[in-house]
Amino acid sequence: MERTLVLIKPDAMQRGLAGEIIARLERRGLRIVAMRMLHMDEALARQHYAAHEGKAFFPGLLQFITSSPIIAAVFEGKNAVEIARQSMGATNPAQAAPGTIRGDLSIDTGRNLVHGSDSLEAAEKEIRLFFQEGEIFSYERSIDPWVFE
Ligand code: IDP
Ligand code: MG
Repeated sequence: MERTLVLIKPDAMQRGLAGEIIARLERRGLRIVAMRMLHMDEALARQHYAAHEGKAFFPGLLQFITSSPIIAAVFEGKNAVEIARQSMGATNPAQAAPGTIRGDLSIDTGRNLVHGSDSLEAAEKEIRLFFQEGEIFSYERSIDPWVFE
């Protein structure tokens, strides 16, 4: 079982696509184990996107991701990291396959709606930036959703 960090970026929030994106990941078979709406500050954005520091798009990326509230979520499931990335599609929406979130709903790399961790190591690091371990739910002891006893 893997966990991955998903961010519903400002463009998706402003376009009213949060539900659509969450629904697609849920329907794929990933389960929400943590979720929060927040406004990222520059310090958090710099940590989250540290790997991109120095790149030409970095200042614009920081400015955009901190421009309005987002939803941060942890999704859990078998191969969650790869599954979420595949459902999101390529970074550049022009190369993202139809059927993916980015391929169906966006046209610009800088406005590609959603973030997903790109490896298990990145996922662990990124999840810790947004959530404490105690805020991550476990379905292990949940009651059977289909049977009333
Ligand atoms: P990813 O989100 O698919 O993992 P990364 O390469 O990690 O893609 O880049 C992080 C984010 O930075 C992208 O989702 C996109 O919003 C932005 N970004 C990446 N490359 C460019 C670019 O060339 N121009 C504008 N924004 C970019
Ligand atoms: Mg990335």
